Amino acid sequence: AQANIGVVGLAVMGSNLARNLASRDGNTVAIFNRSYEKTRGVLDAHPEAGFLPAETYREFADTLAKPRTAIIMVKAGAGTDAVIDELVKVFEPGDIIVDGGNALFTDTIRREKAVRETGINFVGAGISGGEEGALNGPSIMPGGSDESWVTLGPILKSIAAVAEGEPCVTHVGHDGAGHFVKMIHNGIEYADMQLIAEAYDLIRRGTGKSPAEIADIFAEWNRGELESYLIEITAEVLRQVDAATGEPLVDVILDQAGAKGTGAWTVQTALDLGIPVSGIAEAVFARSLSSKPAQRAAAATLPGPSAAWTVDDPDAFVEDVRRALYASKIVAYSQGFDEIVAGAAEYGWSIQKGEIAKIWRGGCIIRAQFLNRITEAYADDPSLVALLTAPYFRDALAASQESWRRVVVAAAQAGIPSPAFSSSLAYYDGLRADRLPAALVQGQRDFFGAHTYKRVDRDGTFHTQWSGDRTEIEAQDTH
Ligand code: NBP
Repeated sequence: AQANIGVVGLAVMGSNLARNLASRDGNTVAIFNRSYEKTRGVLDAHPEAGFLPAETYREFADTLAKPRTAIIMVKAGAGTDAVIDELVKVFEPGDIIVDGGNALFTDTIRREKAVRETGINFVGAGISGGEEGALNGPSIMPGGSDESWVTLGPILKSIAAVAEGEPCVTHVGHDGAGHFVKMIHNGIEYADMQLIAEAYDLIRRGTGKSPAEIADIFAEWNRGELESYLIEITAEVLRQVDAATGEPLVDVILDQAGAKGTGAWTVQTALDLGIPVSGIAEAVFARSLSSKPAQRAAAATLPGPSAAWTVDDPDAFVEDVRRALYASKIVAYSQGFDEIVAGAAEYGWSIQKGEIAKIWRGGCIIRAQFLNRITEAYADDPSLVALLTAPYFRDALAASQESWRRVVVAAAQAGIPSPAFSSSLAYYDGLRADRLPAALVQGQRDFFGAHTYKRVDRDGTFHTQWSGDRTEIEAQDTH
């Protein structure tokens, strides 16, 4: 046994991760793939890596020093279960199986429980950053036991991205905590992308600027508080010209957005937890709406605003959009962290929120300057109930909210869909409202279902006898 770490699954993610591991001092990497041709291919293409190949799971286990540590990078779902079943047969108590795929966190909870019965450690680790991240340094979100972190921590730290001198990996929490946090990362990513897309659309349709001119605006924004990977690549995409037609590439790409499902998981889980992640949900729904060509074609004849929309002062409008984007982005992150807090409470994880913001600063798709502000907010006040109320974000929202309103009004009047901008503003106004019409909803619920209500002026639970003389009685609390 000579390898301190192994990788199972040598498609693009696994082979890149194996190469990353092999390039760091102190690591010797065993590799295994279900079909051996892939293993041979990786071996031949990267002699510098010093990989130790295995043809069978047994040989793979024999190649690994104890405690054996292996990272699975195969197709999430049945593929992962199949590999776990095989590894459990050849590994021993104390060994560590890591699933680095995009597993649903509830699957990870189930697998961790089953594998733990054998005495083997199981760690679900979210790995973000795509192919490039896997090769050069991803952001890694491992769950699992404290015991496995002792062995795994140094290995993962050796390959993670580095942000401001710190590796972008931390022990997130037990069992499914890592995959849960990775799921939230992806949900925030959906919101961030949709918000940027809405900003582009409003500027283009409001000012008539070309994609290349808007690319310059995004490049400029990337030097300020919006600095992030997604803003940076947006400028690159907008600047790209299609070789075949000479048109901006963005104009020849079919406007139907795909999804692999992790955004939907974030929203489904939020619904179960009762957490309003409206910005993330609108981003998921915006992709669904875009991918309904028959409905879109049928609806194309529905009327829009009668008056043409013109922006009087393009520079002022662009600045308004920038502020609306920043404010909406704060809402998306605040909602995402709310879901982390709720998930941690539901599943019994102790998650350091400031550490999560830190490990997202490098390697992953939502990496951004802004994440430092989140870490600071939780460091200043660990019991912060909503990120958007932290002093820094409160000030940022105060400076942005008038712009945000102008942009949402303009979009509505112009008939330009801006679901993420407008739902984020509605969330902001809902949360800060002194009184909400939820009072009326409670009245309606009491009317048709005797669901009862509380009063603002005294304790107790009440019901109005709607079908009788409409007097109020004290009632059992039935919600
Ligand atoms: P794929 O998701 O395309 O999976 C291909 C790999 O799974 C191959 O090695 C294949 O072996 C193996 N595999 C399958 Br399929 N069924 C198997 C089974 N029953 N037993 C053993 N091996 C099996 O690979 P990927 O795109 O590299 O992604 C790997 C993981 O990383 C996924 O969970 C993905 O969601 C996650 N991820 C991907 C990205 C990305 O940017 N692509 C980013 C972040 C996370 P074979 O060669 O024998 O068919």
